[in-house]
Amino acid sequence: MPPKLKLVYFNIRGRGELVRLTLHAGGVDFIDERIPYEEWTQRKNQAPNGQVPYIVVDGKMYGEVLPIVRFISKKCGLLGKKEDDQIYVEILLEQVNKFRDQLIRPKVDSFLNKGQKEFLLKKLQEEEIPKFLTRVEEALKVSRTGFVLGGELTVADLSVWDTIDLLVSEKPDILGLYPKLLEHRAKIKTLPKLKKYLETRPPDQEVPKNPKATTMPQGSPQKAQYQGVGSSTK
Ligand SMILES: N[C@@H](CCC(=O)N[C@@H](CS)C(=O)NCC(=O)O)C(=O)O
Repeated sequence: MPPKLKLVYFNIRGRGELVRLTLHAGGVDFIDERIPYEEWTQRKNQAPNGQVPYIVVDGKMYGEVLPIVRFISKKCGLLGKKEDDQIYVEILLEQVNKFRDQLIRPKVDSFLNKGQKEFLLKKLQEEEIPKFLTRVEEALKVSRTGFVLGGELTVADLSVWDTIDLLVSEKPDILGLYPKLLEHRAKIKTLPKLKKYLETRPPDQEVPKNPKATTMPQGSPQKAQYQGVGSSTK
């Protein structure tokens, strides 16, 4: 890993946090550049795909969270040792990412109307969140190592941890029925390479009151991809 890789993201956890966690867990010395929302309109056209997070390595810029964390994980041994483990790590990364998109969508997709948002939120609370938590709890029971796959820390643990962090930040007692997940949270928090960062990481910058001052952080709504709940999109 070349010295001083740079990560560019907003001053929030959001999608960039998994990259930060992977870099810390991998022991990579990196610059954690956090762009204030207010500066985003001026900075957007410098980003490789007009979005953050992206990394800069040897003067080259790379965007998209999943390829970035795979790249770092491969170099730092966080993809799993055995080939068999690696494919499961990749699968879990994709699945957690999709679940995270589902979690965020009712909050950021301005093309959804109130009824559609309510429908999606109810489905999340009643079906998707319990399904996700149960699956990870089961994986932890099967692995019996405290890590979700195999016997060592992989980026899959970081991805699960980070997304569950988002859930816990909104509902602190959400893991009450999931003892293995509670153990997993505690285990990751105290790993030597992550402990200090997790104890000192800054809180999220608040989104500016005037939404026109900046582009909203969690990605632009994608009307074309909308495949309806109800008929109206407004
Ligand atoms: N598919 C991209 C999505 C990145 C993304 O949605 N970035 C948001 C912040 S979380 C962003 O840059 N928003 C500002 C904009 O789109 O102008 C990834 O996974 O990295």
